[in-house]
Amino acid sequence: MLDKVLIANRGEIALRVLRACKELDIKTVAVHSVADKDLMHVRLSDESVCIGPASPTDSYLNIPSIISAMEVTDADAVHPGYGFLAENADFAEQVENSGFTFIGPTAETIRLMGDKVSAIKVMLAAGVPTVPGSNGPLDDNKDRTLALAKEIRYPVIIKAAAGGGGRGMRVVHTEAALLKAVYVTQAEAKSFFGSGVVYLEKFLENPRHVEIQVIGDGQGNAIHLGDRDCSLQRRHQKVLEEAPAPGIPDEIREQVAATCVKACKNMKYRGAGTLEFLYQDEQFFFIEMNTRVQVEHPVTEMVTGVDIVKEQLRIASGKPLSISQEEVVISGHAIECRINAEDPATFLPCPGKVKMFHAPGGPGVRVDSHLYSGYTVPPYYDSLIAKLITHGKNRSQALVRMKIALDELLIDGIRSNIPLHRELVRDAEFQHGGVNIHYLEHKLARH
Ligand code: MV4
Repeated sequence: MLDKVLIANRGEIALRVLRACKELDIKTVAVHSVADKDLMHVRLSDESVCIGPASPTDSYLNIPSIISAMEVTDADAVHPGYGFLAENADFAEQVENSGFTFIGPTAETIRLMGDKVSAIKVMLAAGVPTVPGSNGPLDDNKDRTLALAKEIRYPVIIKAAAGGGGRGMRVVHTEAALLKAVYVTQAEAKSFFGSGVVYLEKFLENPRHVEIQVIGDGQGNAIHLGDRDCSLQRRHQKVLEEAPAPGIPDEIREQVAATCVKACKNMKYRGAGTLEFLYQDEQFFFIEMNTRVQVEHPVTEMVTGVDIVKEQLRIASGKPLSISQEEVVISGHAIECRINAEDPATFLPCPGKVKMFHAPGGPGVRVDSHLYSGYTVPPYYDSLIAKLITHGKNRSQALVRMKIALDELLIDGIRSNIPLHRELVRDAEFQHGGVNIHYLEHKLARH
């Protein structure tokens, strides 16, 4: 097993990784910015190193600083969490070239999946269903582009191969607008990402966002841990997630999950990963793969009993997966509310001092948060301050527990989106289950 892990992240995920390391008897190094010296995981880690000023570019994104901290503390491995350097192939490569272990896939896999066009090709080869489209870069053959769009029918969407997560996309409704949109998206992609490669897909108008959690041992074995529905989002920021995705016929979810496992086995995938799909008219369409642990991983942990972060650490130690596919059983339902330090009306970040923090409890309640009474939320980073997760024997029990837990949760001193969550769990259409990716924004617009 790894002896010492450096946690290259902050906030709730740094604490989550620290807890998993402690369970496995792995020593921990916290790295933090000047603004983050009072973070909970910094207090609880075996060692800590200040790696730079508050600005993320100078600290959590500063590769030489992080590798130096690994050298100074004699760490074996680095856990990148999510965000920051988690999907930076150059970081993974430099970590490994310096003789350390990157807790995640190889740099080559991160690069392959980071290029959305090559990711689609890998998935097609494994039989994963993808969105009808170019299945490759658009070239400068205008007639071919026009013919392809005509064949798959409008609306279509042009996406940057180096984009993802909602950046570098353009929807096109008519043939007259196609070529200009391709040109503009190429130019934008070139300036945002350094690559002007774009591809084309059928634009799905009312899909749900459903994703499948996978883990691979890097030797060709892989399993899936079922699906999650992440359709409740605002401006590409997820707000509430649940597992399993409600109302999907079991044959359909099992069949697509099996193709995901096939893809992971084919590429000898190492570590935790997520295949993102759009789900519409009882069909799954792959869009992208994330090669990191995700914010919403706890809902999967609650319904499978698998500790995904401990699996990541075991795999990085060269151990096989601790469970087989047959041993993975989805039991009950879990919901996660992302609690952000933001103004309930404007959604603008609201950093500041937490006068009082009280976490809810009881059966089936989990809180992943670095907050404590007296902690000051700094203004420099993401506004996620807590994840409230409930589990129940079915969706309605998970929902009832979430209502109760939201009423117990107390964060005094700063504004948060707790009121939004209290309203959401009482929303009739959400309660029914299976709302699409536009539901939350439409609901907010009606207010
Ligand atoms: C799409 C789509 C409709 N059709 N692709 C947005 C983020 C990026 N991951 C992909 N996205 C989309 N791709 C096709 N072919 C609609 C979206 C989309 C979306 C997807 C998931 C969750 C929320 C979304 C909000 C707006 C658009």
